[in-house]
Amino acid sequence: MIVKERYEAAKERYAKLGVDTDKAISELEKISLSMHCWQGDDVVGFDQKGPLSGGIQTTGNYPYKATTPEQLMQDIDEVFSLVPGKHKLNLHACYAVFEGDEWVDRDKLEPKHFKAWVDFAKKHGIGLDFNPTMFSHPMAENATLSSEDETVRKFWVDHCIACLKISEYFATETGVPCMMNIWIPDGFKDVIPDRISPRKRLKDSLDQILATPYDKSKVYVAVESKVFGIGMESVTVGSQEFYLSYAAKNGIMCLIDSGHFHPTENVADKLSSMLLFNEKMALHVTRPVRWDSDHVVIYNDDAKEIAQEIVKNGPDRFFIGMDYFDASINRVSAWTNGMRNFLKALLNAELQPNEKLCALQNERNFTELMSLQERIKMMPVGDVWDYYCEKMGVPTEDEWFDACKKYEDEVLTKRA
Ligand code: RNT
Ligand code: ZN
Repeated sequence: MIVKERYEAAKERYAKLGVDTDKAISELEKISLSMHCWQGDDVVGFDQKGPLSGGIQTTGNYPYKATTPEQLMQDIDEVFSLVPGKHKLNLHACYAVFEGDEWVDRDKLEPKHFKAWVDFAKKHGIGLDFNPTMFSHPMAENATLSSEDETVRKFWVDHCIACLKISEYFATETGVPCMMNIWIPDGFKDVIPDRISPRKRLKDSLDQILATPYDKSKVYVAVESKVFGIGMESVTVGSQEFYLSYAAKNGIMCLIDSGHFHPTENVADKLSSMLLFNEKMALHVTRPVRWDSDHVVIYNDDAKEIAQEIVKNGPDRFFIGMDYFDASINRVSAWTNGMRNFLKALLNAELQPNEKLCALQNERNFTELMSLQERIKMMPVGDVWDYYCEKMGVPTEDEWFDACKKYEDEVLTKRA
């Protein structure tokens, strides 16, 4: 059966549930994800040659990793051709593109060091998001914004201020607001006697950064919390309570990374609480496997539940960033899978008969609610998805991997 016929049959079945599939796909088309540039090169970047540090790790050594800005952009082009919809690109400061022999340290970065990315964004007609890079750097060996060494702390405060200016430049040039997310790896491997002083210094650093004037209609600042990192098992300075409170008090966002909680916590459940007190929210969608492992996002219940909260509460209230990095498989496929899978989760959310489900909840008719919820799981969401892909001019589920494989054969294998 051709895609269109499968879609028409699915449309009829969804209509019986009171769901309009045409509306679902037109809503999905409006949602943009912010694709992280760092899946393409295992979070290395272009401004330094050292290993990845900061309590995060990529494992695996699949060949053909992008090692130049040109290669990374080429791979991103490929991913964009395999993912339906118009998205954003999320950059880290370590992806600065220097001309010739020029190099500046992170506290001295300027908008011009990201012009190549702005040109790239303009070519695609997309917006950019940004992140200060406070890891994989000699100044980040012990701590960054919470450091007891004032020289170190100032270096990173200056880096974040530089990043604010670059974020503003991104927004001005692309015409799309830029989300700037601050994440630091600072923490302690073992039990420490003084937990408050590092947090006090982090608070002071953030105050200094936010005291810099920036256009709040163009740049949305977020702070990303975490429960632990490798080598930082006992204390994370930027904990959930710290950033939730800091963000609330200072009118910025607390970014929720789905890998940054205890494994049995339901991350989706946090969103409705936070949305009552915040107009906008920022997310990092990733997949923790036993720990913050940043596996590629798959179409699982965690992803579906997060997607449902986004759709029910209004996708325009969210900055939806991706944050996974797998070096053990073809990176273009990893990127594409994660993006497509989260879009599937969003489509699935758009296809829920929410009014009916909520009415059953209000009536406390949990008997019928369970049966309906389970019935919905057997609906032909894949037929709607393939139709959406075809409509958006990208390969369907049966086709995309072949395109990705072709890219590996024709482009990636030619890389030294
Ligand atoms: C680390 C955070 C952070 C990073 C990126 C590279 O645990 O999730 O967001 O993954 O900044
Ligand atoms: Zn993250």
